[in-house]
Amino acid sequence: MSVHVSETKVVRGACPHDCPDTCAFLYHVEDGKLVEVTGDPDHPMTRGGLCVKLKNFAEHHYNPDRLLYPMKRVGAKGSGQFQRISWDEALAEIKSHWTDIIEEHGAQAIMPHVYLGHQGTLNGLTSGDAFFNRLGASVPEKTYCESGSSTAWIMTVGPTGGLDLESLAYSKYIIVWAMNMTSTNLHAWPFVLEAKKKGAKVVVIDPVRTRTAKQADWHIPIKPGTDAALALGMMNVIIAEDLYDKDYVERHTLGFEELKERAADYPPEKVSAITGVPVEDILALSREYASTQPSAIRQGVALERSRGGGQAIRAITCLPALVGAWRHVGGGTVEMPIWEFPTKFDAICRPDWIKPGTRVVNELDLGPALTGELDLDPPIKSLFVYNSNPVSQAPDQAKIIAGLKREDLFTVASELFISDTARYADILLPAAMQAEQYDLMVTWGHLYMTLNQPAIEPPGECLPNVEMFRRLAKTMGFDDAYWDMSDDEMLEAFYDWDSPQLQGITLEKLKEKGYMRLNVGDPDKRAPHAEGNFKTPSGKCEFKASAAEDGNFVVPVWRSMYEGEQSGEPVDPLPDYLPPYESPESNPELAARYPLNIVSPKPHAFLNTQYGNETVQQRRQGEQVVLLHPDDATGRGIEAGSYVRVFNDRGYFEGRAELTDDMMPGLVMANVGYWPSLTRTGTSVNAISSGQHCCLGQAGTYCDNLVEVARV
Ligand SMILES: Nc1nc2c(c(=O)[nH]1)N[C@H]1C(S)=C(S)[C@@H](COP(=O)(O)OP(=O)(O)OC[C@H]3O[C@@H](n4cnc5c(=O)[nH]c(N)nc54)[C@H](O)[C@@H]3O)O[C@H]1N2
Ligand SMILES: Nc1nc2c(c(=O)[nH]1)N[C@H]1C(S)=C(S)[C@@H](COP(=O)(O)OP(=O)(O)OC[C@H]3O[C@@H](n4cnc5c(=O)[nH]c(N)nc54)[C@H](O)[C@@H]3O)O[C@H]1N2
Ligand SMILES: [Mo]
Repeated sequence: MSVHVSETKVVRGACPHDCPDTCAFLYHVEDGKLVEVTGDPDHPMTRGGLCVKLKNFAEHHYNPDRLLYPMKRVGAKGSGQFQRISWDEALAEIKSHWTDIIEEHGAQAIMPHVYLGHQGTLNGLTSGDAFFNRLGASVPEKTYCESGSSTAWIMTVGPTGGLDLESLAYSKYIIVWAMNMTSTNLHAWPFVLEAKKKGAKVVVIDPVRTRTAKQADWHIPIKPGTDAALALGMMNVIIAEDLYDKDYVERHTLGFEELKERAADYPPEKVSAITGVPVEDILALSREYASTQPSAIRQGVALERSRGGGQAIRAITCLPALVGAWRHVGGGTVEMPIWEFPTKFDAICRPDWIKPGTRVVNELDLGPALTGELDLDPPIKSLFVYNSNPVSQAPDQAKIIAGLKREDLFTVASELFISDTARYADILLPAAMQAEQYDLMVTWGHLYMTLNQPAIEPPGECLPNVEMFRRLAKTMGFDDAYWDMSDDEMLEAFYDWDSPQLQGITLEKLKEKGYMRLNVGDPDKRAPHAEGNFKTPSGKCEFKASAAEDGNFVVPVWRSMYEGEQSGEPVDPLPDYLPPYESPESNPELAARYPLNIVSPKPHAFLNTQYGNETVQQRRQGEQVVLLHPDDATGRGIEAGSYVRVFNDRGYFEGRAELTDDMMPGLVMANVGYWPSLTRTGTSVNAISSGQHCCLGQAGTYCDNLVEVARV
């Protein structure tokens, strides 16, 4: 008689997602099967707990809908009819189409489309850059997220990590500005609670009384897209009442006199009219923020999602220097600490392979680019989509779908599932999931490097992106040494392991420990700008930005491929308030037809569109809800629970109405992330979003849209 003894092991991993938390995982494997994924209890951020999205991560790997083999389209575009082919056949098809396209139109007729479906060094946002640069494809400008915020941050304080979220535990006054932390940065929230327990006041500035706002001491509702006015109003009060830190301002800032003049244009009464925040609240916020030290501001990316968002982030990033908050542990502000990681983007992305004059196409312009509205020469004849799902996540949904239906467009999608975008592909390539691949994760929410080691074999013929690009390179006949590097050789080449931040950290040690903190000082002692030392050209916090002299520029996250592309409106070197493109005040003509402002923030139980197809998370998230103030329901015949259509000239989607005074009158909220193909109408919230860009960094303006709502 033989007794089966199951073989179990625990492998160290890291969450792959586009999220500031980048949790450290433990993969539990039994007989080659992933049975459970838990959070590493020792990791200072993860602390053993995972979010609702990751609760069934092991099962997610075995979801029966996973794409397991390369496929070729057999039905009409978008019909979802595919037939299995081999990798060799798929690669040969791609080569044959691309060879023809390059011959007839040039390689720029090929456009990669990528975002942060995966956040790793090997398989993430930059995993295909070297390949497409070598191919001579159009360079995609990747500004879905953070580019407005990062551009503003770098103009003001330079590429610094700023305040460590772990240091929030030492703050006495915390402003969470445009972030729904308990959904989107859950693992940093305990540090806020720790500070609160010690007496800190927590303020949330958000148009919506979110789950985070409900846990704060003070929620300040604000009209979307008006934060710059509020920040300038705070400066006005702080300067007028002599509450600023003269010594710090004198020694560590640039352009105070000009800023003072600008702030003088924003007295509380005017700011109140713009923002909807009462004068007495503006006064109280300014006084408390300046005089309660250390004060901290946790900035949310949502700040960038309207026309003036970049300037709002500039203004907010100036505040801690004005009040001297940077002097203290737990004082200052944080955009994202990604800038502390010594990544060698040139080694990863190979910008030296971009042929001079190669055009740049912004990914958020995908719809107009595909439909021909953008008038590109050569037109886009082939699209290669990976790590992204533009049908759901990019603005102008109807145009993207119209473009993807073009018979003369050759679309390839590398995916885990047949997403709403992948449905339109001619060739599908199956991608490996995190427990099946190797990668090194940096993060935009803490200061640890985390290694993800493979725990199980990929199912079917799934491949990590990094391996897919190696095969594509060989197929296209590229013989550069780059394509012969192993995963470890790449990681050795892609970071500056000799930098001060990585002293004592090696891949070997990471393999054993899973994660290691950068050498940037401990959270209970770190005050990175106590003595100035900003990473700007002047070394100071630049109220007046010297970088603005060069005109507009874009700093995409995971800065890759190219720099200094000039586009958009000229940049004011001083922060200022720019009214939204679409609001009742800024565009009364449009508001006559579409009177309501809509914001479309992140879903609690999905990660952008990921898990939108998982039953557990669907149950947790619920169906698409449209939040409205009761006053806006009256007169429209809308009752709680009735289905409503949200629409404007660009399109429509539907959801169930929820009436609540968590909303300001005139405001609509609907979460992004639902799979259009799984909704009542086959559309989702980006059906109504405009393709306009933010004033900085070409970011999207998902929260700068007017709509009307009607009962279905
Ligand atoms: N659960 C979950 N977590 C996520 C994600 C997810 O999809 N799901 N996505 C990840 C990604 S990619 C990102 S970028 C982050 C983003 O995370 P956050 O920065 O939290 O961004 P959002 O959820 O888009 O919006 C946050 C809040 O900003 C408010 N808001 C909208 N417009 C304005 C405005 O003009 N001014 C102010 N003051 N507030 C405004 C919204 O009402 C919302 O409550 O989350 C990450 N974490
Ligand atoms: N209205 C509105 N629109 C928004 C936003 C908003 O707040 N409101 N937020 C914006 C923001 S902040 C962001 S970051 C973007 C996010 O936009 P996306 O990055 O497009 O969002 P995801 O849903 O994460 O899509 C990633 C896709 O990559 C796939 N994927 C995951 N891992 C891998 C892998 O290893 N290999 C391959 N080949 N594929 C993989 C997933 O299955 C998924 O379909 O959306 C933006 N769009
Ligand atoms: Mo994002």
